[in-house]
Amino acid sequence: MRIGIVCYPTFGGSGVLATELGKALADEGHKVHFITYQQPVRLNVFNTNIFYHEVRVPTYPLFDYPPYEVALASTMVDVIMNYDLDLLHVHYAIPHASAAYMAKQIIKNKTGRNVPVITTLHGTDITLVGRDKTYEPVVTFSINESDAITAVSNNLKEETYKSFAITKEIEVINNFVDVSRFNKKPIDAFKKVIAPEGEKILVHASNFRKVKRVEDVVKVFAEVKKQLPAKLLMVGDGPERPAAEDLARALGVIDFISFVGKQEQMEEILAVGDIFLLPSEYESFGLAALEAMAAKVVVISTNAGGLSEINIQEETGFMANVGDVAAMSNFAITLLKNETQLQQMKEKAYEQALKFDIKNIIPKYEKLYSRWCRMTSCV
Ligand code: GMT
Repeated sequence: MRIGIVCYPTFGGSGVLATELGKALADEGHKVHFITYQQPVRLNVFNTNIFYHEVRVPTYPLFDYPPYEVALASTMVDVIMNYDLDLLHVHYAIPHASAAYMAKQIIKNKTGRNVPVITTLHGTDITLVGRDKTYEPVVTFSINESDAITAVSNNLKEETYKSFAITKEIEVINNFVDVSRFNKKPIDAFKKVIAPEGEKILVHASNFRKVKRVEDVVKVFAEVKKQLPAKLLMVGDGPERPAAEDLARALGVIDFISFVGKQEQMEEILAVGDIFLLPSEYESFGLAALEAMAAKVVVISTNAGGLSEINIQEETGFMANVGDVAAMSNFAITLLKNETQLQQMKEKAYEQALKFDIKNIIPKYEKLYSRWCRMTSCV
């Protein structure tokens, strides 16, 4: 099939997932066309089945806000026509689903062809941004106009029905991880630099937005540090990073934390980790936690959103209510002091990640594509 994938090209989970999906589809022999404003960060392979089309948004003195959605829809039309795409799969509703609707109408008008549009809902497009009344009518309309809608967890599906007047069936296709990529042996030299005295290593990775509650990560670490030798790796960057760094200074733990910024080789970082902290206010799924589990890292998270669909309480990790720093700290301390239990939970986390292995999930998307292609006679 010839598939168009539209996503955010950044380090965010929706862009990561969409890129990994495209790469896997290309490996299966499909022609995959990424349509984004920048080369997606995880699009770091050469594959003759992968094409990248940059959306250019020309500026003009009149435009305080250059019309990205119009440029995106026009690029979609161009790519669909010139590369004879069978379908468009857009990730994150805003503004991708409405731009896809526009592109679909233009193609129909020009050629009479009905190009299927599949929209995958990821998280804040539903639970935060999309609900805002500035966007809500367009989001509701464009989700309903999509030919197929998928959500990355049951929780997100329920949240979507609660917040929007959706008239169509939403299919849950969980996020996935390439377990073979994340199940890596730690690089000794790297581990020695981070934890020269054999300290336990805690990891957090996110885009440091408010929803991630990165200050709770620092608070949990400060409690752990009082009880045992430990280091914390803070991966990623974003608006809450300065506050997290200030708090680390105030709590006297800054020298034990490395704020390493945005990193592409997550598998190498996770390979040296013992515990992954994800104290988010909300996660539709928590792809970062799943990647940690695939690297045999125990996840201590909140029980918000869809996290309980991947993390199993006191089996693969631990979950607490949002903001319950004490519970998360206590669990981390107890676990890190008990090597046997730590190793057992690491294995359980890995076993759980296998259920979400890329090999189990890609066929679900292919089945969905085939269904829509048959309906519109594209194959
Ligand atoms: O919705 C967002 O905050 C952005 C999005 C992203 O691009 O990072 O994250 C969401 O999608 C991921 C991939 O499906 C999920 O693993 C994250 O849990 C989800 N984030 C939230 O729900 C906060």
